[in-house]
Amino acid sequence: MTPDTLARAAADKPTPRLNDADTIATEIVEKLTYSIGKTTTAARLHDWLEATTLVVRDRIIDNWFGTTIHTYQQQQKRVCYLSMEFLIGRLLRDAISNLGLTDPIREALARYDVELDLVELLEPDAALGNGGLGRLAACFMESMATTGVPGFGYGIRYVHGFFRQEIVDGQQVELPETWLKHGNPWEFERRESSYEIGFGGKVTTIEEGGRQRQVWRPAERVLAVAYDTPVVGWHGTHVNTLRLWSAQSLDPILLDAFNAGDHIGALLEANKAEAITRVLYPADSHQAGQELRLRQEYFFSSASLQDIIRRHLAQYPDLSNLSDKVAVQLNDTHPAVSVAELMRLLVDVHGIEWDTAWETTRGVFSYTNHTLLPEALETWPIHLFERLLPRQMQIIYAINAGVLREATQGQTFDDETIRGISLIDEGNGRRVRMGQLAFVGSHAVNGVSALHTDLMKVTVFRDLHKLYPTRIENKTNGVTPRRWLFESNPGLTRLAEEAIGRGFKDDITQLSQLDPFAEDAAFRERFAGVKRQNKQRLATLIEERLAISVNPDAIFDIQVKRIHEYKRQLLNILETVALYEQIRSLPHLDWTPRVKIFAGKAAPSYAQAKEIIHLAGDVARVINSDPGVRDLLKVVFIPNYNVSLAEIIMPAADVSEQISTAGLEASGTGNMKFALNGALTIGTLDGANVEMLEHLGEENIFIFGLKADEVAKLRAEGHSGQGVIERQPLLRSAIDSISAGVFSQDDPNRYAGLMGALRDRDWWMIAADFRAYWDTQRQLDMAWRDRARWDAIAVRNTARMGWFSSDRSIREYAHDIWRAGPNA
Ligand code: GPQ
Repeated sequence: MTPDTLARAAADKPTPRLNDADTIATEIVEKLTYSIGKTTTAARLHDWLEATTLVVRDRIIDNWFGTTIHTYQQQQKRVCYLSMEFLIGRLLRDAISNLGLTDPIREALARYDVELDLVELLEPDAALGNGGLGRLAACFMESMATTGVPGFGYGIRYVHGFFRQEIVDGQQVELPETWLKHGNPWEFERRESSYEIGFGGKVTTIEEGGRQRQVWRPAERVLAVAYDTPVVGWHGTHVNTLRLWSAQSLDPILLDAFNAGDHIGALLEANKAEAITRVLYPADSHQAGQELRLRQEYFFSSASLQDIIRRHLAQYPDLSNLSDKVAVQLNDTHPAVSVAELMRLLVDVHGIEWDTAWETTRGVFSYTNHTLLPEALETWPIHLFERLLPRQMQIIYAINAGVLREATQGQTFDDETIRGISLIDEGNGRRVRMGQLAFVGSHAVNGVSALHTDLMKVTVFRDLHKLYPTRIENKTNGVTPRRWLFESNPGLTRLAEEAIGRGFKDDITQLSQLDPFAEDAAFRERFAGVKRQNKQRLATLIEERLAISVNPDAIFDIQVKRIHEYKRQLLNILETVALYEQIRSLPHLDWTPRVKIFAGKAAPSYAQAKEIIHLAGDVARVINSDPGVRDLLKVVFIPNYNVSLAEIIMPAADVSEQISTAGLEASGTGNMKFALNGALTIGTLDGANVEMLEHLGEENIFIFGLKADEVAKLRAEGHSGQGVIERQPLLRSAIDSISAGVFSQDDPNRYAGLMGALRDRDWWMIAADFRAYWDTQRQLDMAWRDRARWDAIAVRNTARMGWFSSDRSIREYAHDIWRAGPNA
């Protein structure tokens, strides 16, 4: 933007629109008529969705330009959040609610006998992410808009997002997801913002005025085209941009080849280019090692950095103040190649000296680590990296030389420490370590919960932490209360408003004013009434989708998340089987009725995770059809867990299962959504559970099991499950039943491997933690029987979870790491 265009844009400022139902009804009908070409009588529900979206979008756009101009005029620092994943879900309800338009739009549509809730249901989920990491990025985008941080999300516009899960014969089947089938009214294609991205080729050294310069001539080039989606925060005044890149070929068709009769060959290049942004890798906490993945990473990193530099140079004379005006957050190591790419752009393209460029680079970047799992730490074979990105590889060697020089000067580190610092892993056939690259290229490195950050310093980044002892800091995750309370739980939101007024809607920590209401019997009853309604809604969904009837007066005990051994869905299933066997052998005891609900997707290549899904379904079938169990225990696996399903599940939980092996869940964010909605957590001292315990108080959370240091110790001692299992009849019997095929009579050996692993090394400490878990579940049973106590705990959970808002996380990032935002 030049000063001229800026002045014009400011003068063009749209007049504020009226937001009454009359005006909105008129506008919706206008959109229906002139944008969609339908009359109100011919319009299908989908047309109403589109028309409503366009009306809402107009109001967002008005503020979008305003935000852009303000950021420019005030010369504010921009925060760029680089992430392979943005797990957004639906946008319409979020936008309507943040703009305060829910009532007038509902009323406007009702005039045409159209129900807003049904319209909203038709919107496809934007599932451009796998799980927690991608959903965190989406919460952060919304919180940046809410807190007034000039934020730009940069990512990939996958044609196919996260796969759709069906369960066929008890097993997960992955089906392609097609969220763009009906177009996407939220996005704007920006053909003018496109950049060339190179791959392969050669690097040559040329002499220029006595100086050597490296010139990279890529063998392949593709075009990155921008698609922008406005992101609106609470109250709708500040609107940020999510810019997603789509890959296109420079030559859509090789006409020569086509004319020579090679019709398929003529399109090959275009197909190859477009393949880069075709699908999201379904890899969660696990490295996806294929070449296409590295292409994706470089593609969106390079496009984003070129865009950031272009924008900067449109406003400032040169790049010397880049790190004052731009902060780039690397969401995990997926965009870590950005460190080398920014150096290339600064040094090779913009002629900046290496040392100056390095200072700028470190000033710009910061990096968030999301896991300690060794199998998830990203590394790339040198030969692949070199072939695909030859210049970036040279730069990485040069960066490494500098870091190793620093490490060997001054302090005396032993060889092992030096090996740990190096960006190159020499041990496994020579690989580039992306974590090390991200770390050394950043001025700040953060973990996502206090425990995780502490562990980072003594595990993955032990050696780099010695070299740069002040670089690692903590930023505990949070979730946006707009989506995860106001929109998904309007009943609870209304109840809170009635009790403590509307202040908490602008400052979620004011939910703490609900605390004394835990002692108020009338309030507790209303709170429980809201929960009962939310459970009824979930029960109806389960009935409709699975033809299983569940009793809303039973405890809804829910574990929803990616299926992963470390998250220990298997521990939950074993406890379920043990409970089943106990109910059968002691039918006259006064059992507390439970519904065990599971949902989640397994990575397609993760055999054990898929077996766990299969087992959950097998166990559910046997238990649910056993008349001896009556209504005391039901087991449900809801297929195709996604954001929209989560919005129904979170408000309906009584018990939230957060039972990962201690030390392995970096933070968790589902744990926060459940507790905010008044569920009681049963969990290990892992991730953010530790901080939840601090905020909730130990009477209000059910903690059990080994602690992280105890897990490490047992593992080091070569723990095996066999001895524990022998000593615990409940566990032994459950394992024996599963092993004997009680739940898989068609294939009695189906779970031999899964059960064998428990007896053997019990790597995830399932056998080791079983007893403590069982006992804690029985404490929950007891608590349920004292409804006053239970409901009081539930109220206190909602009251005390305000700190876990992503607004708080974003303010901390803005203040400590980015030095950006309204108060910078
Ligand atoms: N997480 Cl490394 C993911 O969702 N995907 C990943 O690939 C990695 C981490 C999660 C992590 O498991 C959770 O504990 C965190 O709460 C979440 O990232 C956000 O930080």
